[in-house]
Amino acid sequence: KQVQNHIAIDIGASSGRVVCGTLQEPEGTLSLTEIHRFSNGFSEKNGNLYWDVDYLFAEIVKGLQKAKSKGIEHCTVGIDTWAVDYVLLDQKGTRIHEVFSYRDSRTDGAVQSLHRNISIESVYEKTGIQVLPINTLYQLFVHDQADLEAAHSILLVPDYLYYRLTGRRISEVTNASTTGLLNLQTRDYDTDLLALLGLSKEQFPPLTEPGEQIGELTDDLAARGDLPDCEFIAVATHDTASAVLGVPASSDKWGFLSSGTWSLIGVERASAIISPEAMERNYTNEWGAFGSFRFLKNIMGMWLIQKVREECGGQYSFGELVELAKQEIPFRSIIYCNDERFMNPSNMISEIQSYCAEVGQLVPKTPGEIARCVFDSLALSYYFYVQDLQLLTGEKWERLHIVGGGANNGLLCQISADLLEIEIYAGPTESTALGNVVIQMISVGTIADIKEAREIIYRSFDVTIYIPQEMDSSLKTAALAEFARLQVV
Ligand code: LFR
Repeated sequence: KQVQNHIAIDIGASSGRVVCGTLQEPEGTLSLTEIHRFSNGFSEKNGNLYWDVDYLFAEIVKGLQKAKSKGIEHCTVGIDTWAVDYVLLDQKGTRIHEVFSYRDSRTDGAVQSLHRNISIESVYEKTGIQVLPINTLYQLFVHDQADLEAAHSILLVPDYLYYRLTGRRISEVTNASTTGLLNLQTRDYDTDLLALLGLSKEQFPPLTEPGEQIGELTDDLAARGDLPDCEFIAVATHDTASAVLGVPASSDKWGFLSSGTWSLIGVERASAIISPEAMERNYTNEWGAFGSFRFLKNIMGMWLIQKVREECGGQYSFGELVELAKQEIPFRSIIYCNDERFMNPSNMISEIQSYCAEVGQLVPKTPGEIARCVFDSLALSYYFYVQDLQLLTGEKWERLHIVGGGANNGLLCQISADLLEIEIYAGPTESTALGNVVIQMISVGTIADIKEAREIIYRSFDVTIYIPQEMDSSLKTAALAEFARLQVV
């Protein structure tokens, strides 16, 4: 009998969820039921930042347990998380080192040191991946050599969680591409880059495509008796890859903004772009499911407001911060969001304030002013990168799809529509879990392909359309000029 319950385990930098997707017949709509939700974050130990992967594993097991107690006896399961961070395992499967967070400052200066050995041009030509210090390539470059030598396998976080659940070691391609170690031509790990890191190909498990079956629960987990009968399927384990699969797009000329802790803005394509211009402007070509690519830019994203909210003592919800921001005068203070100083400052509010003071702007003081500054600055970033993306791809977008939690931010969606002068389709917020679920459904044959999946998602979930409204043109010109000035400061 065909499996009907498809469980997505979707873990972002700030929270994780276990949800169950089912196809409702005869309407052909998709429903998503939340089974379990938990918080996530990294913490500091002796000056370094680490994720707690044992905690994540325990929360996943809790989620599966809850699924069984709700009557789910049999399901397929897929896992996605953020990218780039890795686990070193010995032959027995014991971790050799705790799992660093990509926000750890140990990679400061790593880009410069690595590229003394090999040029940025030749790496970009091989991999098509942007230069970001968080990439696994740079993280491994600064990792203790003895640990690397002792590592029997190197797994990214979702691959590791699959391993804990099934005992099988895989290297799922969408996430593997974010390591910066995959070669576009050979579609395999690049041997020169591995040699530079002192690693061998055998340390990485076989590359696995989304849709491939992985296996069942380990004997130990199955013996507990309180978990469903699970068939694990490799999904697009990079959360952004899943989020883009979950975009309810129907036309061809669309761009996406996956809006969560990061804002990932870009376009889905059949081939990579590794032109000198793309390299110079630092755009990336991350691998998607079914051989696609996401040509995109990483923007600091909701991380900025998450930190601000935390520093306000959790006194305001995200919705309240948006309401406060709405009452403020637009474009009074603007920051260049992608400045590295915002990567992990000890205090985000004072970092934003000192930035504004240094570049000669009004210093935002109240929570509303700070939130307004963040949202205005994000919208301006979207504007600039969309112009770049259209130029680099030679294609004009008809609309921008915003998915993820940020799709709920009506103010940000509207300012972005007004600046971009194109329609914004906002939602669904759970596109990552949806992208995870639909790959499972394609894998078991319930739905045919990603085109059908997107149609199903469009008819099953709310999408809010933001129509561009006319902006005061002198205000717009001044804001764009100010942002352009900051980009080069
Ligand atoms: C989003 C994301 C981005 C990646 C960043 C770090 O959650 O996966 O795509 O660049 O986190 O892994």
